[in-house]
Amino acid sequence: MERTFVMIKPDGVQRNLIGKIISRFEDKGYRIVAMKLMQVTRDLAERHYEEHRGKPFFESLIDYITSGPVVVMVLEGKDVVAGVRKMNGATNPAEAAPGTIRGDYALDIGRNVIHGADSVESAQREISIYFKEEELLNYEKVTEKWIY
Ligand code: 3AN
Repeated sequence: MERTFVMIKPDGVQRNLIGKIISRFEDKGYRIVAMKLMQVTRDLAERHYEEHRGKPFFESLIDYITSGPVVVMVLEGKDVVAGVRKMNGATNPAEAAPGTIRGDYALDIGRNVIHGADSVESAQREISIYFKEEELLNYEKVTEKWIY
């Protein structure tokens, strides 16, 4: 089963959106296989966003991601990488459709509430940055026989 990496960014935590966002993913049918509240260090943030190093928004992106606690999670499910990207909406909330997380809860690209990995490869890389193997749980949910 495919896995993705998701982060509720510091603005999402401060704005009391943790529960609402997790509910969307649970309602969709994705299984949470790991989750924690944590403070991202600058070193960790720079590793996560290394592809953006040198871009004009890099420093402000690192400041933003390290500005307060985040919730990181690993979700599992059929085509979960693309599914979560669709549920998150466009990177720029101004272009995110209503009904998406960014479309419903964000206005500014520098405060866009949520991150989801953009490919299966990125998901594996990001999961290994934020989680140890033993933090990823294997378990069954009885509801899944009604989802698949
Ligand atoms: P996504 O998170 O949708 O995959 P990326 O990977 O292109 O988007 O960008 C990572 C993060 O960098 C975004 N979530 C956003 O917070 C920030 N970002 C991207 N582009 C800009 C920009 N032009 N100005 C400010 N921040 C940006």
